[in-house]
Amino acid sequence: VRKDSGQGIALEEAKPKLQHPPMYKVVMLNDDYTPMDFVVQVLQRFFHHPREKAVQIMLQIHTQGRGVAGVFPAEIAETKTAQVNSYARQHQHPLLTVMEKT
Ligand code: TYC
Repeated sequence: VRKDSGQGIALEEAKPKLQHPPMYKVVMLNDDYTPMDFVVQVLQRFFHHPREKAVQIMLQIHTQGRGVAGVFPAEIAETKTAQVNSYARQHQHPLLTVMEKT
């Protein structure tokens, strides 16, 4: 049987290789100055968490030093990270978000 392996027609059977994109955590870091309510609003606005979940994540960051806002493919994680850091700077808050390979 001639089968398309995804890299051209192979003469032998090939196992289908489904590629999962590498995923990245968008990690939010604690600081002493960003207001709690601003962090909650960021988690709702940029990560679409319901308010209760956003409060839970914010408190995790506040007590543990860091927390995961979400997990996304590289390009989306980069966009979210840049958007959140830019938004925080526009509002003159030091809130910092970084991405980290899962
Ligand atoms: N620690 C901040 C405060 O006490 C609140 C805060 C939470 C800041 C989470 C940043 O990612 C953060 N106002």
